[in-house]
Amino acid sequence: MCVTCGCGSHEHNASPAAHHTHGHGHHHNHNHDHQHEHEHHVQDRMITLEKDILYENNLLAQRNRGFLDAKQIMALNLVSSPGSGKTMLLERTINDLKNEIPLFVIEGDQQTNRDAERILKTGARAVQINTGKGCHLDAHMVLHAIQDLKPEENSILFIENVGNLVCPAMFDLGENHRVVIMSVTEGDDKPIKYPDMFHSSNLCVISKCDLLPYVQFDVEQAKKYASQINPNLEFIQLSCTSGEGMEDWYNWLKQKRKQPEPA
Ligand SMILES: Nc1nc2c(ncn2[C@@H]2O[C@H](COP(=O)(O)OP(=O)(O)OP(=O)(O)O)[C@@H](O)[C@H]2O)c(=O)[nH]1
Ligand SMILES: [Mg+2]
Repeated sequence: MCVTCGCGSHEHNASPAAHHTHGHGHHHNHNHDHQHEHEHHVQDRMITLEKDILYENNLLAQRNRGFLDAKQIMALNLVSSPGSGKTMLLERTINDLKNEIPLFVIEGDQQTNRDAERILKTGARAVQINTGKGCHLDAHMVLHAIQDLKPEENSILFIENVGNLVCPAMFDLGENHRVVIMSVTEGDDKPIKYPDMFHSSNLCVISKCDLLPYVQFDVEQAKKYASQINPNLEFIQLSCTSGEGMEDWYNWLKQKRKQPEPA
Protein backbone atom coordinates (compact mmCIF):
# COMPACT_ATOMS: atom_id res chain seq x y z
CA MET A 1 0.00 0.00 0.00
CA CYS A 2 1.07 3.56 -0.57
CA VAL A 3 1.75 5.03 2.87
CA THR A 4 1.17 8.61 1.78
CA CYS A 5 -2.11 8.53 -0.08
CA GLY A 6 -3.49 5.27 1.29
CA CYS A 7 -4.50 4.12 -2.17
CA GLY A 8 -6.12 0.70 -2.31
CA SER A 9 -6.15 0.70 1.45
CA HIS A 10 -9.74 -0.34 2.09
CA GLU A 11 -9.35 -3.97 1.11
CA HIS A 12 -5.67 -4.24 1.74
CA ASN A 13 -5.69 -3.00 5.24
CA ALA A 14 -8.86 -4.32 6.66
CA SER A 15 -8.97 -7.78 5.13
CA PRO A 16 -5.66 -9.50 5.80
CA ALA A 17 -6.06 -9.11 9.55
CA ALA A 18 -9.57 -10.54 9.30
CA HIS A 19 -8.48 -13.53 7.24
CA HIS A 20 -5.68 -14.20 9.59
CA THR A 21 -8.03 -14.44 12.56
CA HIS A 22 -10.59 -16.50 10.69
CA GLY A 23 -7.92 -18.97 9.70
CA HIS A 24 -7.28 -20.02 13.30
CA GLY A 25 -10.19 -22.19 14.42
CA HIS A 26 -9.33 -22.08 18.08
CA HIS A 27 -10.02 -18.36 18.29
CA HIS A 28 -13.17 -17.52 20.24
CA ASN A 29 -16.33 -17.01 18.27
CA HIS A 30 -17.09 -13.61 19.70
CA ASN A 31 -13.93 -12.44 17.97
CA HIS A 32 -15.87 -12.65 14.74
CA ASP A 33 -18.18 -9.76 15.64
CA HIS A 34 -15.37 -7.75 17.10
CA GLN A 35 -13.46 -8.32 13.92
CA HIS A 36 -16.29 -6.95 11.79
CA GLU A 37 -16.66 -3.93 14.04
CA HIS A 38 -12.94 -3.41 13.79
CA GLU A 39 -13.05 -3.67 9.99
CA HIS A 40 -15.80 -1.06 9.75
CA HIS A 41 -13.90 1.19 12.10
CA VAL A 42 -10.70 0.87 10.07
CA GLN A 43 -12.59 1.48 6.82
CA ASP A 44 -14.32 4.58 8.19
CA ARG A 45 -11.05 5.94 9.47
CA MET A 46 -9.37 5.30 6.12
CA ILE A 47 -12.11 7.09 4.22
CA THR A 48 -11.96 10.05 6.63
CA LEU A 49 -8.18 10.15 6.39
CA GLU A 50 -8.28 10.11 2.60
CA LYS A 51 -10.88 12.92 2.56
CA ASP A 52 -8.80 15.03 4.96
CA ILE A 53 -5.60 14.53 2.98
CA LEU A 54 -7.27 15.45 -0.29
CA TYR A 55 -9.10 18.43 1.26
CA GLU A 56 -5.88 19.87 2.60
CA ASN A 57 -4.12 19.17 -0.68
CA ASN A 58 -6.83 20.98 -2.64
CA LEU A 59 -6.54 24.07 -0.43
CA LEU A 60 -2.79 24.22 -0.99
CA ALA A 61 -3.25 23.60 -4.71
CA GLN A 62 -5.52 26.67 -4.85
CA ARG A 63 -2.79 28.69 -3.14
CA ASN A 64 -0.27 27.53 -5.75
CA ARG A 65 -2.71 28.34 -8.52
CA GLY A 66 -3.32 31.84 -7.14
CA PHE A 67 0.41 32.56 -7.00
CA LEU A 68 1.03 31.18 -10.49
CA ASP A 69 -1.93 33.05 -11.99
CA ALA A 70 -0.82 36.33 -10.44
CA LYS A 71 2.58 35.91 -12.09
CA GLN A 72 1.05 34.64 -15.33
CA ILE A 73 3.05 31.45 -15.10
CA MET A 74 1.57 28.50 -16.98
CA ALA A 75 2.12 25.34 -14.93
CA LEU A 76 1.90 21.87 -16.45
CA ASN A 77 1.77 18.65 -14.46
CA LEU A 78 3.40 15.85 -16.51
CA VAL A 79 2.14 12.44 -15.45
CA SER A 80 2.85 8.97 -16.82
CA SER A 81 4.12 5.52 -15.97
CA PRO A 82 7.89 5.31 -15.36
CA GLY A 83 10.08 5.74 -18.41
CA SER A 84 7.52 7.08 -20.90
CA GLY A 85 9.95 9.86 -21.84
CA LYS A 86 8.90 12.81 -19.62
CA THR A 87 12.43 14.04 -18.90
CA MET A 88 13.55 13.59 -22.50
CA LEU A 89 10.52 15.57 -23.68
CA LEU A 90 11.52 18.37 -21.29
CA GLU A 91 15.18 18.28 -22.36
CA ARG A 92 14.27 18.61 -26.01
CA THR A 93 11.57 21.22 -25.37
CA ILE A 94 13.96 23.37 -23.35
CA ASN A 95 16.69 23.10 -26.00
CA ASP A 96 14.24 24.13 -28.72
CA LEU A 97 12.30 26.87 -26.87
CA LYS A 98 14.66 28.35 -24.30
CA ASN A 99 15.46 31.40 -26.41
CA GLU A 100 11.75 32.17 -26.86
CA ILE A 101 10.11 31.38 -23.51
CA PRO A 102 11.51 31.27 -19.96
CA LEU A 103 11.16 27.65 -18.78
CA PHE A 104 11.41 26.24 -15.26
CA VAL A 105 11.22 22.66 -14.02
CA ILE A 106 10.23 20.88 -10.82
CA GLU A 107 11.34 17.25 -10.91
CA GLY A 108 9.64 14.59 -8.78
CA ASP A 109 11.16 11.17 -8.16
CA GLN A 110 11.26 8.82 -5.22
CA GLN A 111 15.07 8.92 -5.13
CA THR A 112 18.06 10.61 -6.84
CA ASN A 113 18.67 13.97 -8.51
CA ARG A 114 19.24 12.40 -11.90
CA ASP A 115 16.37 14.09 -13.73
CA ALA A 116 17.07 17.54 -12.27
CA GLU A 117 20.72 17.15 -13.28
CA ARG A 118 19.64 16.30 -16.84
CA ILE A 119 17.50 19.45 -16.92
CA LEU A 120 20.24 21.66 -15.45
CA LYS A 121 22.50 20.60 -18.34
CA THR A 122 20.06 22.27 -20.76
CA GLY A 123 20.59 25.57 -18.95
CA ALA A 124 17.08 25.76 -17.43
CA ARG A 125 16.56 26.20 -13.70
CA ALA A 126 15.27 23.07 -11.96
CA VAL A 127 14.70 21.72 -8.48
CA GLN A 128 14.33 18.10 -7.48
CA ILE A 129 11.79 16.78 -5.01
CA ASN A 130 12.48 13.31 -3.60
CA THR A 131 9.30 11.74 -2.29
CA GLY A 132 11.03 8.82 -0.50
CA LYS A 133 8.33 6.17 -0.18
CA GLY A 134 5.67 8.48 -1.61
CA CYS A 135 4.38 7.64 -5.07
CA HIS A 136 3.16 11.09 -6.15
CA LEU A 137 3.83 14.80 -5.72
CA ASP A 138 1.40 16.81 -3.63
CA ALA A 139 0.58 20.51 -3.53
CA HIS A 140 2.57 21.05 -0.34
CA MET A 141 5.79 19.71 -1.89
CA VAL A 142 5.19 21.86 -4.96
CA LEU A 143 4.58 24.96 -2.82
CA HIS A 144 8.04 24.57 -1.27
CA ALA A 145 9.65 23.78 -4.61
CA ILE A 146 8.14 26.96 -6.10
CA GLN A 147 9.58 28.96 -3.19
CA ASP A 148 13.06 27.51 -3.94
CA LEU A 149 12.82 27.78 -7.70
CA LYS A 150 11.32 31.30 -7.92
CA PRO A 151 9.97 30.96 -11.47
CA GLU A 152 9.81 34.22 -13.43
CA GLU A 153 6.68 36.01 -14.57
CA ASN A 154 5.28 34.84 -17.92
CA SER A 155 7.27 31.62 -17.82
CA ILE A 156 6.19 28.02 -18.23
CA LEU A 157 6.66 25.80 -15.18
CA PHE A 158 6.89 22.09 -15.97
CA ILE A 159 6.27 19.77 -13.03
CA GLU A 160 7.43 16.23 -13.79
CA ASN A 161 5.49 13.96 -11.46
CA VAL A 162 6.69 10.63 -10.07
CA GLY A 163 6.35 7.88 -12.71
CA ASN A 164 3.07 6.26 -11.67
CA LEU A 165 -0.21 6.03 -13.56
CA VAL A 166 -2.41 5.74 -10.47
CA CYS A 167 -1.77 7.92 -7.39
CA PRO A 168 -0.77 11.27 -8.99
CA ALA A 169 -4.27 11.40 -10.54
CA MET A 170 -5.79 12.29 -7.15
CA PHE A 171 -3.50 15.19 -6.31
CA ASP A 172 -4.12 18.62 -7.79
CA LEU A 173 -0.84 20.55 -7.66
CA GLY A 174 -2.32 23.87 -8.77
CA GLU A 175 -1.38 23.27 -12.39
CA ASN A 176 -3.21 24.85 -15.33
CA HIS A 177 -3.04 21.72 -17.44
CA ARG A 178 -2.37 18.08 -16.78
CA VAL A 179 -0.48 16.27 -19.52
CA VAL A 180 -0.50 12.47 -19.56
CA ILE A 181 2.30 10.88 -21.58
CA MET A 182 1.73 7.42 -22.98
CA SER A 183 4.60 5.83 -24.88
CA VAL A 184 3.89 3.40 -27.69
CA THR A 185 5.84 0.65 -25.92
CA GLU A 186 3.31 0.55 -23.07
CA GLY A 187 0.33 -0.89 -24.95
CA ASP A 188 -2.70 0.91 -26.37
CA ASP A 189 -5.03 -0.26 -23.59
CA LYS A 190 -3.50 1.91 -20.84
CA PRO A 191 -6.39 4.43 -20.86
CA ILE A 192 -9.01 1.84 -19.94
CA LYS A 193 -6.77 0.13 -17.38
CA TYR A 194 -5.84 3.38 -15.61
CA PRO A 195 -8.86 5.58 -16.33
CA ASP A 196 -8.44 8.16 -13.53
CA MET A 197 -5.26 9.52 -15.01
CA PHE A 198 -6.77 9.92 -18.47
CA HIS A 199 -10.00 11.30 -17.05
CA SER A 200 -8.18 14.04 -15.11
CA SER A 201 -5.82 15.09 -17.93
CA ASN A 202 -6.26 17.77 -20.60
CA LEU A 203 -3.71 16.58 -23.13
CA CYS A 204 -2.45 13.10 -23.99
CA VAL A 205 1.00 12.99 -25.57
CA ILE A 206 1.61 9.73 -27.40
CA SER A 207 5.40 9.48 -27.21
CA LYS A 208 8.21 7.45 -28.83
CA CYS A 209 6.31 7.34 -32.15
CA ASP A 210 9.59 6.52 -33.91
CA LEU A 211 9.15 3.02 -32.42
CA LEU A 212 5.71 2.42 -33.97
CA PRO A 213 7.07 0.15 -36.74
CA TYR A 214 8.49 -2.21 -34.10
CA VAL A 215 5.67 -2.50 -31.58
CA GLN A 216 2.03 -3.51 -31.64
CA PHE A 217 0.40 -0.22 -30.74
CA ASP A 218 -2.72 0.95 -32.52
CA VAL A 219 -2.72 4.75 -32.20
CA GLU A 220 -6.37 5.08 -33.26
CA GLN A 221 -7.43 2.42 -30.75
CA ALA A 222 -5.48 4.15 -27.96
CA LYS A 223 -7.18 7.46 -28.78
CA LYS A 224 -10.58 5.75 -28.90
CA TYR A 225 -10.09 4.21 -25.47
CA ALA A 226 -8.85 7.49 -24.00
CA SER A 227 -11.73 9.46 -25.55
CA GLN A 228 -14.22 7.00 -24.06
CA ILE A 229 -12.83 7.91 -20.64
CA ASN A 230 -12.48 11.63 -21.39
CA PRO A 231 -14.19 13.06 -24.50
CA ASN A 232 -12.41 16.43 -24.04
CA LEU A 233 -8.90 14.99 -24.09
CA GLU A 234 -6.61 16.41 -26.78
CA PHE A 235 -3.88 14.31 -28.44
CA ILE A 236 -0.41 14.94 -29.81
CA GLN A 237 1.79 12.21 -31.29
CA LEU A 238 5.50 12.86 -31.18
CA SER A 239 8.98 11.46 -30.97
CA CYS A 240 11.82 13.16 -29.15
CA THR A 241 14.39 11.20 -31.13
CA SER A 242 13.11 11.78 -34.67
CA GLY A 243 11.54 15.17 -33.88
CA GLU A 244 8.24 14.23 -35.53
CA GLY A 245 5.28 15.99 -33.90
CA MET A 246 7.44 18.30 -31.77
CA GLU A 247 6.08 21.37 -33.59
CA ASP A 248 2.53 20.32 -32.63
CA TRP A 249 3.59 20.19 -28.99
CA TYR A 250 5.25 23.62 -29.18
CA ASN A 251 2.19 25.09 -30.90
CA TRP A 252 -0.03 23.63 -28.18
CA LEU A 253 2.17 25.20 -25.48
CA LYS A 254 2.18 28.59 -27.20
CA GLN A 255 -1.57 28.49 -27.82
CA LYS A 256 -2.40 27.62 -24.19
CA ARG A 257 -0.03 30.27 -22.95
CA LYS A 258 -1.87 32.91 -24.96
CA GLN A 259 -5.27 31.80 -23.72
CA PRO A 260 -5.14 31.16 -20.00
CA GLU A 261 -8.21 29.27 -18.83
CA PRO A 262 -10.40 31.01 -16.28
CA ALA A 263 -9.65 29.81 -12.75
N1 LIG B 1 13.03 5.65 -29.16
C1 LIG B 1 12.72 6.62 -28.30
N2 LIG B 1 13.16 6.54 -27.03
C2 LIG B 1 12.82 7.53 -26.18
C3 LIG B 1 12.04 8.65 -26.58
N3 LIG B 1 11.84 9.45 -25.51
C4 LIG B 1 12.50 8.86 -24.48
N4 LIG B 1 13.09 7.71 -24.87
C5 LIG B 1 13.88 6.79 -24.04
O1 LIG B 1 13.05 6.30 -22.99
C6 LIG B 1 13.83 6.10 -21.81
C7 LIG B 1 13.17 6.82 -20.65
O2 LIG B 1 13.18 8.21 -20.87
P1 LIG B 1 13.03 9.29 -19.71
O3 LIG B 1 12.96 10.62 -20.35
O4 LIG B 1 14.07 9.07 -18.68
O5 LIG B 1 11.61 8.85 -19.13
P2 LIG B 1 10.84 9.41 -17.84
O6 LIG B 1 9.38 9.34 -18.14
O7 LIG B 1 11.39 10.75 -17.46
O8 LIG B 1 11.23 8.34 -16.73
P3 LIG B 1 10.96 8.42 -15.14
O9 LIG B 1 11.33 9.80 -14.70
O10 LIG B 1 11.86 7.38 -14.57
O11 LIG B 1 9.51 8.10 -14.96
C8 LIG B 1 15.24 6.61 -22.12
O12 LIG B 1 16.07 5.53 -22.43
C9 LIG B 1 15.02 7.50 -23.32
O13 LIG B 1 16.16 7.59 -24.15
C10 LIG B 1 11.61 8.72 -27.95
O14 LIG B 1 10.93 9.63 -28.41
N5 LIG B 1 11.97 7.65 -28.74
MG1 LIG C 1 12.06 11.42 -15.64
